[in-house]
Amino acid sequence: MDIENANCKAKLSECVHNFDLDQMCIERPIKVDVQITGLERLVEELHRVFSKNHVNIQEVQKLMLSYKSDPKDWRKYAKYDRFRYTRNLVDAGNGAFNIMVLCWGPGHASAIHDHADSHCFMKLLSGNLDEVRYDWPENIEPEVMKKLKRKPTRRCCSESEDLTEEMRRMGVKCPNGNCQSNVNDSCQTDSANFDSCQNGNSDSDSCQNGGKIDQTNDEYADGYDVQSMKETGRTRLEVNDVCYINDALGLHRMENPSHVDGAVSLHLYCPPFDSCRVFDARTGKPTEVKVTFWSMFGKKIKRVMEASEIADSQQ
Ligand code: CSS
Ligand code: FE2
Repeated sequence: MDIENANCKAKLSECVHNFDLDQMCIERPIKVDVQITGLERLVEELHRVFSKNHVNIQEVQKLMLSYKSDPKDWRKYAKYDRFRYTRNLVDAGNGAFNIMVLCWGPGHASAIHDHADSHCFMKLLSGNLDEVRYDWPENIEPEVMKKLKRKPTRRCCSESEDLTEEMRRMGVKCPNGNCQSNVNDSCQTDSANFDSCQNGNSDSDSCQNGGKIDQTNDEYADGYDVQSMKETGRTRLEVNDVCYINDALGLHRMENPSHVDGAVSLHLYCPPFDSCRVFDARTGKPTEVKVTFWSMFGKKIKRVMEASEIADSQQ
């Protein structure tokens, strides 16, 4: 998305002019003077904003802040799975963006991931979520590093000291993270979503290493060093908080800190994406995964079970 030139249909790296990181910085308090009543109304307002040639990130954040979460608005999208967080499509945004409700069961977490060169806005509707930010791993492939180095590092909202008390009160959150450029690279692995544990056990403490917890060497055979993922910030999101990330700001993982309560979040991605990269928390090794929906417009998706799943269910 180019702030000046496109209605958010282009990926960040396709901007005619470099995306102006200053536009993303939240350096002034965002005033929310109007209230948006109902999720439907919020979606209408978002359509209006994204139909313009110039999309201002703060305007989107402001809109999302002006809606106060009411479970009766989003209950029909809130479909949980026992094992992993679910992605439930609310609106397809005329192909320019999409809006979805994510449901996080107790202890559910995502893997560390990028946002496929898209803009990600997120609002908490229920419960709590922890956002943990990371720098891009240092050992990312050479062609990706070249892209990252092409654009200058600039100050941005990652300097959380800039956030005033008023902003905190309003729920605009932005933890530390370096301003870097973005990547959109490929290698394919299939995954319904990209939770922190591929085997269905969602306990994030036991699943952060992509199944490599037995590894003791300092370096893996494929050249990815251990401990290459640097945590740069951690923010607890509360109901109605809004946050924003893109690949230039770094990577993150989301985690429901409660082992009792679920959490529900509203996400807007612009442009929509159907795959992104997840990173091994221990080595930084990236893997491309497909992202899919658990339900669309309130209706559960019928999923074709794979042979291994059928075998599992018959045991
Ligand atoms: N990006 C993740 C959720 S955390 S922003 C996803 O879309 O599944
Ligand atoms: Fe994310």
